Amino acid sequence: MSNELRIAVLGVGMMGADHVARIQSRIAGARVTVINDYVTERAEELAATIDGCRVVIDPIDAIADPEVDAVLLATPGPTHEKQLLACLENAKPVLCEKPLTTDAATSLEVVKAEAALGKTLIQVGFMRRFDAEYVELKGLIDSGDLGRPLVVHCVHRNPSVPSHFDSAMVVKDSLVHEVDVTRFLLDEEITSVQIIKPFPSSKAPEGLQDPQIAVFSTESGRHVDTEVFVTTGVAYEVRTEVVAELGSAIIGLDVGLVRKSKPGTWGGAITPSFKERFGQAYDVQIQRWVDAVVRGAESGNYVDGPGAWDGYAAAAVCEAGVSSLETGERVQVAMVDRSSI
Ligand code: ISE
Repeated sequence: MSNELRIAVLGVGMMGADHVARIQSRIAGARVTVINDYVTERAEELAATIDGCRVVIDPIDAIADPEVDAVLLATPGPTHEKQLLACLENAKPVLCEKPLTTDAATSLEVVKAEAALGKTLIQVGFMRRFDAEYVELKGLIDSGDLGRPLVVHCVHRNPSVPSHFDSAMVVKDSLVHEVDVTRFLLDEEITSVQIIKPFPSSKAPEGLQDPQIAVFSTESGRHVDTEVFVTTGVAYEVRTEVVAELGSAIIGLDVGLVRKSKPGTWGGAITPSFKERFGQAYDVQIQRWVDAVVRGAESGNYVDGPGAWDGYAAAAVCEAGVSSLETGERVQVAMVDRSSI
């Protein structure tokens, strides 16, 4: 490995391009040496702005490239399985944007392939675990000061989503963050999911079930509910409230600067998208991943954050969610026992 970690970024759409900019400007000890995208011109344009960076047209060649120490996958979900397996074959540490893969069966194959290597190479980009407010809430729960958590209420609102977003994507692309937050905060698996379909917003595209209310039960019988509403037309709003035996705690109230001025109005600003709301979390996530990869050669653990198992668990819960979306019934989550891997 050279002095700086040499990263290949695969997929430079909105998220991947944002990660390239962050690595080049705010992350210490790393640089982008290879870019790949299925739109080659987009990759060429970005690579031209970075010293010592080139485009590799085939994603598997980009992963295997000798000038690449680690890989950041921001490619579409359906391509992840093949690309993750290539990272494992080449022993390249990888930070994979969610989803790990698009279904539980292939996610489990990835978990098993990594386990067979005896090295921890895969980190999944559930960035909320690195957000200061979520870290504080987790610390409060773990301190025991709130008592035992009983119920979690979540709100996940987006002003808009791309035109290809369908009702299942609301579960797999948006609600998936609440799946991970639940597992992170409560330290246990989700055992069942029910999706309730309220009257859809007239502003949602035809056929899109929006909003949706998701209800999770956990192993110990805790209740988690989430309102996911992805076409509010307002701003990006993510709130989590934990109700426990000795009190409750809430994050995501958007209480930055509050201005009072003419003509007698009162208020502040709400972030327009997840790029701003979780910008600091993405920075911390990537810096800690880079540091973990650099340390990894000694320990065999190249990850500091959620791993392949967390990606598999999320895929299994979302699969149950999509099935509940179709039937309206509560659906049990089918997961293998972790000790069997
Ligand atoms: C997007 O892919 C994200 O990951 C955002 O965090 C989420 O809020 C949004 O709904 C997803 O589409």
